[in-house]
Amino acid sequence: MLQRADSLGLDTAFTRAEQMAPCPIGANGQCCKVCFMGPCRVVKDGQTGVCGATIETITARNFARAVAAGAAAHSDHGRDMAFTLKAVAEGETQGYKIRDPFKLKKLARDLGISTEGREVGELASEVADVCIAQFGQQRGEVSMAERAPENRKKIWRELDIVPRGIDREVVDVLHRTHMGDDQDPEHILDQALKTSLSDGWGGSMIATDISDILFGTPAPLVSQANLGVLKDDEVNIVVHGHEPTLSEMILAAVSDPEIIAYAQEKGASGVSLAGICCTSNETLMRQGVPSAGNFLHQELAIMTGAVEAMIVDVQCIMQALPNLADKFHTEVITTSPKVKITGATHIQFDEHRALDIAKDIVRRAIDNFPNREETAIPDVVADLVPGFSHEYINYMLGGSFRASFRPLNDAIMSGRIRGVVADVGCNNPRATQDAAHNYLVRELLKNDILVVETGCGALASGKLGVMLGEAALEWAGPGLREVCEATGMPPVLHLGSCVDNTRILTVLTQMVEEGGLGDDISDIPAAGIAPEWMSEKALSIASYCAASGAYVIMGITNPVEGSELVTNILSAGWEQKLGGKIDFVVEPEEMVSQILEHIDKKRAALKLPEYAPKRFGQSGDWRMEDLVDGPLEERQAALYGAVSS
Ligand code: NFS
Repeated sequence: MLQRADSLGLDTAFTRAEQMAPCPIGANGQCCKVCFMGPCRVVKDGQTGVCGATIETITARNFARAVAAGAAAHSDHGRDMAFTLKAVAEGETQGYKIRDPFKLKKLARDLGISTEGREVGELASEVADVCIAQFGQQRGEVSMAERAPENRKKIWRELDIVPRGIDREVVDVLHRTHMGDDQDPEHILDQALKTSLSDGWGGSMIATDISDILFGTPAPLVSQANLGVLKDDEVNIVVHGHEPTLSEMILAAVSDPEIIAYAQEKGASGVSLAGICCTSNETLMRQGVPSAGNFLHQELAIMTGAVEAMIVDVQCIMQALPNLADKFHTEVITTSPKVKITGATHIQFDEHRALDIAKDIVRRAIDNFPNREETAIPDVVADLVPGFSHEYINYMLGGSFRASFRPLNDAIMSGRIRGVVADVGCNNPRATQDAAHNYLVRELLKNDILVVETGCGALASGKLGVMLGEAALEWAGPGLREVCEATGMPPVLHLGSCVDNTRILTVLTQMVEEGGLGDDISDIPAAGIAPEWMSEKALSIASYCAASGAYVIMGITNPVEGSELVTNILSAGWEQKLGGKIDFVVEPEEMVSQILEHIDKKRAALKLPEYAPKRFGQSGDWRMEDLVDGPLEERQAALYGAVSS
């Protein structure tokens, strides 16, 4: 596709990244723009801004502001979901219903709402009210923080970082980083932690729970990923952005026989829906809508010449789209009251007329089909099995009569699974797309690490073909492979969109509660990586994961590089007080060795047996293959010879 862009003389994020070197002062967090005596670029030893602000204060402030912006974006998505739930409960919407009343009841109980003898609609209405109130709450603690392990809550309370209300913490960061306020870097970063927790254990968690309630809690299904999901003979509609609200209705519209007949009238054989970014993850997880790819595929999809409409809502939408779409017949349609883009068509979405609006948009796309010229859809596509909600993981491991995390904990305790790593986050054109995600996933699997994924990282693995049960046979180490064989699960689990990183928090909490892996999330042999991150949301996620006790590695760049002190606060400083930390590591090889070292350290602290892969792999298909392909040791040596234990 990049060659095609070259031959057509088109720009992409890849070429623009080449032409635009990142500003080194900004990249390292050394540029202070919070007042207009500056901007001050603090680059020399001992230099300060006009007000006297030190490099430590400036980098900490920049970091905290990025966390607040990321938390705001995620949480606002959660707020919109809560308002949709309210509207559905009041019978004001068109086309929506409550698909998971069990999850609604569970959420109600967690929020302290009585469920006894109550109708679904009435309950949903009260749940929505309580969720909406979380945003404006001024005192106390956000309710969902209560879900964390007891020891974790103790740490948060001692540090006074339990969020009071979701909006309140974001405003607090903006206030305290205003000119002339908080100037102690550690104190500023404590508030960054509190704000990030209002995302992870607040806004994002509300988004995940309510999306499941409204659109169904995901369970595995088969789908496909990569640009090859676009169809040469059908009207292609690509949904891009983050919220499932509109995309679910578009899906309903494209399945309508009238709409299909209308497409046929226009010469297409049908209407095909595909996703990009986290809207894709939402519809992929629940409905199996194929994914056209992750963040850096948004321009490439248009360049196929086969997309009639790209419908976007919020977040991660490049401003370059309408200009690029102009070169083809594609219509870019913005739909959120928060997002208008010059050159795009704006059709504002409204839940009250959701299905009608969705049908109008789909008809527009169909009308555009006859304008299609030459197409170039790459013949690249991979099968995948997404849909691993924490509820499903629980069920998958134990079956319906003994659903439990026990088998997962046991597998880690025995050393079959060495540890668990979440590979998440974006693509960034400063690095080869997906290269770091793919490298890390393969190395981790070889080392018997169970990988869980969300966001664009998950879509990278979908395209790679490792989200299939049989991928364990090819890529997993002997112990992990045994577990995958026993359960049928893929060695890389797709847990959803970026707001669904909260599912990972829930899984970790349930692992703690199950017993045998310590008393807190920080005891579990686990880590998180965002090797190709680019968004402020990624910094919020990294911070709430660290605050929850996880070891987090971020690739690409260190946004606080300008200050050694601040870099150390995020790493050793946070580790000391939270048991979790953020390290910025550029080289994927180094990420792997740091993760394995961390996981083995946690195993040793729990007095678990040392990782020894050769103890496993004697079961299941390995034995069958002995008969066919020769002795196990030889095959293991060929496959894992280079793997250190
Ligand atoms: Ni996450 Fe999802 Fe992707 Fe990055 Fe953007 S889509 S919310 S921010 S680029 S992973």
